[in-house]
Amino acid sequence: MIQTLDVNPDLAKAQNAEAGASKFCPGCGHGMILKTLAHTLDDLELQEKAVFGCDIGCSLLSWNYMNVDSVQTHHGRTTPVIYGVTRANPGTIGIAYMGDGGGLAIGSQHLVNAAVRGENMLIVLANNTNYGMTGGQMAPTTMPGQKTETTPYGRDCEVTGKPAKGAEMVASIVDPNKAYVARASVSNLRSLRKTFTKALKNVEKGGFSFVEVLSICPLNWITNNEGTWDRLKTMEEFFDVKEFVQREGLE
Ligand SMILES: Cc1ncc(C[n+]2csc(CCOP(=O)(O)OP(=O)(O)O)c2C)c(N)n1
Ligand code: SF4
Repeated sequence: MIQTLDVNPDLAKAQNAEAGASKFCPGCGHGMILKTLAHTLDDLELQEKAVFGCDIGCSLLSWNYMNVDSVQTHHGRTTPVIYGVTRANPGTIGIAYMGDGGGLAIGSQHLVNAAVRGENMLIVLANNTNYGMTGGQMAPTTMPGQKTETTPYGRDCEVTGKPAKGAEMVASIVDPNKAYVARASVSNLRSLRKTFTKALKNVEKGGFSFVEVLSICPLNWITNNEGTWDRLKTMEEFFDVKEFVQREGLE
């Protein structure tokens, strides 16, 4: 028999206590990212002002995860839906949540335009180096040599081109006086909370924030605990975990 706790003492106010057990696979990174985001919203008392949008992909499993106004969008369209909401309702803290496929493949033009225009919102992109929901196909972020369902011999960059580096791309096109751009990892949730804090403070000041989070997908990676964390380490060597753009005055 599976036993569940009635009360989770670590539940954030910005998490939906009535959502029941998480819909993510055991060990998935999405839950870690979202819980950290919810705690940061609590820290900054932004729950009432926030509007959360999730993409298609495993991020959609968070449609009722947050205890904030939420909307679930079409694949790749979370960014324009959320900046539409914030444009129509100034003062709203718009948060668009997506996978690397949603942000860097089908929704890449929206990401580019939102970044260039400096839309007032936070984009959180969970990079698990594959298309999680559809069974682990190669994504723009799949690393050289990485095996996926569609690269069974490992990604060959001669054939597929190089992996996309989202944070670097966004950093190169934003206005640094109004932006915050960083890459974090689920290996350090305290640091992720600090990153989200700066990103949300920048949104409160009217700016554009982009946080890419290196995430884990043990189901499609077909990894045990050790293999999962080894893969994450490899990702942290390939994708720099750091702040790329930080407007003045953010703490
Ligand atoms: C317009 C459209 N094209 C393709 C799909 C199929 N599809 C659903 S989820 C997905 C990829 C999800 O991968 P990612 O965005 O990286 O998120 P993850 O599941 O890894 O969190 C695709 C291609 C779709 N639902 N809609
Ligand atoms: S398939 Fe991967 S990304 Fe999707 S819920 Fe499972 S572990 Fe998470």
